[in-house]
Amino acid sequence: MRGNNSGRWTGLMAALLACPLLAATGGPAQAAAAGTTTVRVGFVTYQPIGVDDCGEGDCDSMAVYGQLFAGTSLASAAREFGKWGGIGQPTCNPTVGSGWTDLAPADLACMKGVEEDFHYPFKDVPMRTPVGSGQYTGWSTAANEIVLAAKAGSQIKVQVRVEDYDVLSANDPVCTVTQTIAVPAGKSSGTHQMHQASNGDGGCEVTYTLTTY
Ligand SMILES: [Ca+2]
Ligand SMILES: [Ca+2]
Repeated sequence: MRGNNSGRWTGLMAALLACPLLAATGGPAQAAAAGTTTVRVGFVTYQPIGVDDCGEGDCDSMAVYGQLFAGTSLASAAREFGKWGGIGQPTCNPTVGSGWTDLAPADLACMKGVEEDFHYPFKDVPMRTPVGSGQYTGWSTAANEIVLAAKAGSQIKVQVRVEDYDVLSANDPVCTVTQTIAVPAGKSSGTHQMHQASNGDGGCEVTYTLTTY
């Protein structure tokens, strides 16, 4: 049985790897292929709630990095702010982080300092797009949307992950929210929210929009 499952996973992984990550990033003007609709996921705001980072200084503030994701059966893409999975530029103070909107070269990959209950617009934070193993596009603001092709009635998965950087202990997941919803038929526009209660280190409210056209 293990051999069968292994074979199926190998086949799935091969299919996923063959699917180019950037197949999804065409702009709104890109025409949908026959039998598909175009879906735009706009990531609007991130609000940290229930923050407890007392071991690293001010209990209600933290230095975070994050990853946004949207995917359908046809394509997927991601955006990242701060430096996902690791420490930022050496000139950064990773414990404090840089400002949410800071654009100085050393600040782009720096953790972003955030305060409990404040609202942080995704359009203002410098982001980059993974385009291959260890490769990324340049940083830019207003990179807070992902445009995908989808089959009408299929599912789209939207996910936001944020982690708090810690010097004295392992980094803490403080926002892991996912929604999978059916792609509406025809033109539509809606605002959606995702919520994570505090897990002891933090929680979040995330707002995004889903538009089909
Ligand atoms: Ca921290
Ligand atoms: Ca920790």
